[in-house]
Amino acid sequence: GKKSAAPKPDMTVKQFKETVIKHLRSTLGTYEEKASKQAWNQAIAASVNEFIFDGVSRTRKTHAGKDARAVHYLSLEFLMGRLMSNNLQNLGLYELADKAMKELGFELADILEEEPDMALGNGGLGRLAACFIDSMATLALPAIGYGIHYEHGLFRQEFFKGRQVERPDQWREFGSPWEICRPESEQVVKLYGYVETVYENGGSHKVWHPGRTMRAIPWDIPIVGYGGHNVNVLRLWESRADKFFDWDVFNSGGYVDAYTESVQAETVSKVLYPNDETDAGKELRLIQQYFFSAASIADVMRRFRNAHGNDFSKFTALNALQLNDTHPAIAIPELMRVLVDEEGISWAEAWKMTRETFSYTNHTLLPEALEKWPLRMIQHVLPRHMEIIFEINARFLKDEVETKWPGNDGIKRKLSIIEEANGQMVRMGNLSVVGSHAVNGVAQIHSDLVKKDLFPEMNELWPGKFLNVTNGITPRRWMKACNPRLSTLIEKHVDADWPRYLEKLTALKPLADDSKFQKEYMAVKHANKEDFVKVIKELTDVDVSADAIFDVQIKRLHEYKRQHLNLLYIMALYRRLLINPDYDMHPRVFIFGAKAAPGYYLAKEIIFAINKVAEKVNNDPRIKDKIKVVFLPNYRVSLAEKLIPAADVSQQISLAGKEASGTGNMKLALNGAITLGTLDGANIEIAEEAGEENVVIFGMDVDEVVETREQGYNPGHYYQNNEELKAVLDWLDSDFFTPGEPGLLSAVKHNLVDHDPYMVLADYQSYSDAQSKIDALYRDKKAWARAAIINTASLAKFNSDRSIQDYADTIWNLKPIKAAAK
Ligand code: 26V
Repeated sequence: GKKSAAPKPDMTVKQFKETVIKHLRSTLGTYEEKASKQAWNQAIAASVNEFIFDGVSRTRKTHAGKDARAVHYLSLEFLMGRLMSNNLQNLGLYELADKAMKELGFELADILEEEPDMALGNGGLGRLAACFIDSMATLALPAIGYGIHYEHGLFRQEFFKGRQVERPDQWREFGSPWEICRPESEQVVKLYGYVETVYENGGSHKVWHPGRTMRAIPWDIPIVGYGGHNVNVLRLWESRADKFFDWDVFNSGGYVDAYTESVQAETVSKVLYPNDETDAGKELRLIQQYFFSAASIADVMRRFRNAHGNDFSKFTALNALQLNDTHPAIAIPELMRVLVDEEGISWAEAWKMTRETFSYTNHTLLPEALEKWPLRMIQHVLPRHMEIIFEINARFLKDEVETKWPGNDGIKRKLSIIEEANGQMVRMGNLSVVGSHAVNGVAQIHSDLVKKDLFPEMNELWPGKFLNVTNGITPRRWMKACNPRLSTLIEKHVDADWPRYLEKLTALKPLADDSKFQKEYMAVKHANKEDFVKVIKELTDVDVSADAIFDVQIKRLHEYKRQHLNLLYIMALYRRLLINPDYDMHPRVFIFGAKAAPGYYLAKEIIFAINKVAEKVNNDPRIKDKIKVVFLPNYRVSLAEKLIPAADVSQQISLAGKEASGTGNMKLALNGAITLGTLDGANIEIAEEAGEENVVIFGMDVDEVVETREQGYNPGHYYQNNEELKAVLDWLDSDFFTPGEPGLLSAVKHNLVDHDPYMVLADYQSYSDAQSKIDALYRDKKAWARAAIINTASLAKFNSDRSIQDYADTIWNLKPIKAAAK
């Protein structure tokens, strides 16, 4: 049966056209002859919203009537990208809209380009949150995402003479049709001030007198589940000045001074911090974390009190709170504060409730990314929370650590939430583990390392608390919507509900050896590449051929991800061609997409080096277009959606043990790119699912990395003993790629030869050999097609619906509630 999970909405093309035109006139205030593409885009969005708002209401009513247990997903980042195409797909309206717009004289795809990306995230962690809320809605789980309504998302990247320049992101410049402001649900958030101990009736309690208050205004973004039954919401908080705060200043002639206060309050939700992996310890960032955590907890409490008054016996049965990394960890002492100080619940009871409610996902082992806040800063900004953290810590050390390891101060020092070295610091990871009933990593190897290396004693203390939930991606966005050609081909052979049940793609496995299907599959890839050739031309002015291998590395720029390993190999290939113009290789296009944190010096030097090498290679007639290198500016979700369907090779080349999971690896493999990767993160599980013969693995594994480091890693050894490696590194010191300016690329060389913290040189030869395997495999057309098809057919495990089902079963104990039909 070719049953479809998406209901066909009871609307005709003609009716859809009429609705769009109605909105063009009455919502946008324009008309057909005059309307810009942007106005058409907004009119379509308004039409789609007629379905969506109905879904929001149906879902809410269903939950309200049921006293439903719900999960609250707390994340500082939701990297949503564009919403229109996904909403149309999930509502089953895409084809209808496509036809309607054709009849009106437009290509829907063109109009979709008018929508700015919602770039409210940095990279993997933020995009994961976006895939997860799609899956929560699709699985009909009562769930709400909480985050910040940043005025400016991640910076727009431009290149100036090969160097990254950051420009402000303006996603809401003209308003977003997808958000609904809910002023009636505003919350007040307190900051600063002091704590008073009030003694009465023989006991005492604490009163926090804040030095400042501000308002948190919620904006709701509807999240449409696939099939359109349930529509959940993503609630993003915007900061505003407290209405009455400086009334006195205002009235006494301080009209302008009063605005200074409001500017400060409104700064809180102004801009997304663009660093991933390094923690700068800035007060504004701490305030962002507290601001949205406190507003979200207050929202949960309001909803609970509306249903149950001050009877908290059902609180843990009805609420799960998930921490997306430690960024919202301050929500733990915040819930304690509300339960103890505001609700008058005993510490012991409140702590039990808190621990049963929270769970924490770890996304990185990199020491520089593990959040620590100066104790003085927390004391200043959140005096009551600092007291609560001290109390949590004292009880933890006395009741749990001392009981398990009596008299062992070394272990106490290690497990303490307070770090006593170099000025006291609050360890948010320790706080999160202590305050949660479950802690998970994001791929099997990563979860093993969280237990073994990051929190070994915590794991001994609470066996069973540490779990694995391997990441996933939504196949709706990352196949059905972004790769219509492959989706159409797939649908000729498998049930139409494959975007919901991705394991149905296993039906493609027998076709992997069918030469007709191989040709069709590779024709789809070629057509996608032809489309992307135009994108490359538009963005970089470089001409590339769709017959070349499209070799893709797309991810944040970081040393541990080793974009410079890729660069060294490109230089080596180039050198081989200069030495021997007949060097035998299939033409290749190396495609990069990456933003560097604005303050990350070496990452920016690597971008510069790639751009300079690209300039030289792309314009050298001697190599006859065998190699092209393009660094696409402003890599983002909407660009990924165009590139991933066109990729042949997926570079996943992090040093083993450093990439927690990766999710781009899943998107690329699902779309038929062959993984060239290390045994790191989810690469290992991709190799297990697709079969080791259908991926190309290279480099040291985690054990070998540890061994190499223990023996005293010496990068100079590899530099001295590998002729090709030495030659390309020395090249970076010359002025070959920067004519007249020798030394401009030296920082990259010297970092590698003298330090090489991520062992690029140790893995170089193995990587180069693996690249040769890729070349040979590609030239065996049938073998390549077979491997690509098997990848597409084998990736069901990486459906984010599976990840979310795992969370629901093992951590949240959450059951679906399907919203009632109209
Ligand atoms: C850390 C910081 C530090 C303070 C400043 C702002 C900021 C923003 C983000 C981060 C966390 C970065 C951690 C992260 O993104 N990890 C990635 O998570 C993905 C989803 O689980 C996973 O696939 C990637 O392997 C992992 O690097």
